[in-house]
Amino acid sequence: MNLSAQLPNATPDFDAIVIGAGFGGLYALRKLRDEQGLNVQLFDKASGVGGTWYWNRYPGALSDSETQVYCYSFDKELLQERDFDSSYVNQPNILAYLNHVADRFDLRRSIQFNTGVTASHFDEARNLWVVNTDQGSTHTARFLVTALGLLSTINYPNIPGRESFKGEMYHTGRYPQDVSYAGKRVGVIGTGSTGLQLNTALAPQAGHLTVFQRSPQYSVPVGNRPLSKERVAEIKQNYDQIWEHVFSSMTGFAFTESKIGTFSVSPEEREAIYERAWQQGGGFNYMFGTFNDIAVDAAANEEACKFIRRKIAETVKDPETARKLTPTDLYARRPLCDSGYYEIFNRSNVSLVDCKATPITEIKPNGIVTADGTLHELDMIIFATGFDAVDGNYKVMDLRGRNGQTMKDHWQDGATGFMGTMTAGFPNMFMVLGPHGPFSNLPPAIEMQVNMIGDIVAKATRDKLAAIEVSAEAEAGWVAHCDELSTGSLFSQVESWIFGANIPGKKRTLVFYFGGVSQYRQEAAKLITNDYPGFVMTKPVATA
Ligand code: FAD
Ligand code: NA7
Repeated sequence: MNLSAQLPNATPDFDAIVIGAGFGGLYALRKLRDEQGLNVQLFDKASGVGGTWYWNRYPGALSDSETQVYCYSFDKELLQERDFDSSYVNQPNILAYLNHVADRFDLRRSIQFNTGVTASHFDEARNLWVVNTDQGSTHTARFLVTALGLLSTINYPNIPGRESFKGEMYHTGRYPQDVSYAGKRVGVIGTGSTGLQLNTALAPQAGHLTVFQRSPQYSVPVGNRPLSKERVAEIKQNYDQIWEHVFSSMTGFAFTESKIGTFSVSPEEREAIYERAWQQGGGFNYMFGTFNDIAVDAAANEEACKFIRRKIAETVKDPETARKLTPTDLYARRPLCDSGYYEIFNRSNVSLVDCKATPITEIKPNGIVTADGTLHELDMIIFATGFDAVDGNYKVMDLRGRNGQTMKDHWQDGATGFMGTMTAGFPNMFMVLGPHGPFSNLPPAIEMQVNMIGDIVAKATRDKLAAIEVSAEAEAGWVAHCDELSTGSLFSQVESWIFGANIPGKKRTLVFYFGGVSQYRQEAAKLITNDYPGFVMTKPVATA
């Protein structure tokens, strides 16, 4: 379908350009090309599909959303075809799944890999997007879908001397294949979700592992276990109920969210509930499946913390190491889980450096120096230091909307978005997992957003609109609503990537919607039913 016939002064190469071949971009391609019959081109700088799961190939990489809900729900046959045999799915299997999706829907013929989009400018005279790539090509499209990833722009801390290191050096978010660790002295900087997974997997493989920890973490077992064929068959039979549960929930996971308060039960019962969750596994399950007030009530939060602190003390044999590993602050970052993290510190080939007490001051050709003057000699350094989350990739690209305004300028006071999918002044542009979208298990959030994008594009096509965009007022209203929802949350009191606090100089702002998956779904439905209140729609200039 060529939309140029309907659009005077415009002859786009494509109806839509999608950037990114992760969960978001692949589904956007499927929706716009196959369901709406549009002419769509997707670009990704990677050499294959997968997004997060293409880049993050570090040992131990695992989704901590349960297998049955870390996938698409949109196609019943796809759900039945998927092969899985464990309660959580690791990186190679997620990558294989997304490759299967690409083949299954013949998506590759519309994807150009190894192609980074360097600039995207909105041409106001012609109401189309002009997209430049690092391959020297220029393309035009009526719609632009940016599925750039929210944990995708890697973050290197500003440690002097990094370039001088003579050994092997990697970042988990750009991890090569086939790294060998045997007999090597490996140093890992970072103990977030990634660092916990990586360190746990590396401990038995490395000659010596040195863990550089700045903030101690609350973590619970992930509880990854094999699933019998019968259990997999049962899951597949019950998918309608599973998705109904997910889309009616707050967090979008498979577990049942708690409806009771921490202090509504006796101390003994409380302990039993924590213990059950510890045995079941899952970080979100521990935080949201035990009691409904851990993320909002400091006293309730402290009870959940005490239980984890006791577990650390029981697990780690050396009291001084246990002390360093034990957090004392609020439990209000993304809830973590692991496959035996605290246990690795009982191994003789693992040591812990407390970077709160002795920060890293320098990297030298042969290792890492800490503030006490110690040189930790290393053959390999791995940065598990996270991402410039949510808006990182939007700042790397030269992205301009109306009046040539850059996204960097538009977001100079902090990134904003209407339901995570649009931002004012950038017409016909849609984001997947942009600012102010749900904080949840992400595939369901991605699907809701792509469905919404599909609805808006269909409306624009049906009504022959030259441009459709959210108004600044509607966007500000949504952002204010997100702020309101976050005021009671303890998450706002702790420094983490969720508020951009992990990047020096980045303005600390809330970039998530804490209203939950179910509420988000209702907001999206309301938007369509009410015919997009607060949207600005530009009709094409009538031809003579
Ligand atoms: P991504 O998968 O990040 O894909 C974005 C793509 O855009 C990338 O391939 C990138 O190369 C491409 N791109 C970006 N900019 C450009 C450009 N300018 N030109 C060309 N291409 C570009 N979520 C969960 O819900 N549960 C989990 O358990 C979970 N675990 C995670 C573990 C790790 C280690 C990480 C990093 C993330 C995890 N996430 C998890 C979040 C995860 O990112 C999402 O679940 C999901 O994979 C995001 O898909 P996406 O398509 O939106 O973005
Ligand atoms: P995170 O959660 O941002 O973790 C990054 C880690 O790196 C964290 O422990 C940081 O400590 C640490 N860090 C950063 N800079 C330094 C320096 N200079 N010295 C020591 N330690 C440092 O990233 P992840 O990749 O683990 O996880 C991000 C999300 O992706 C996660 O939620 C999953 O969904 C996947 P800090 O805590 O700031 O003290």
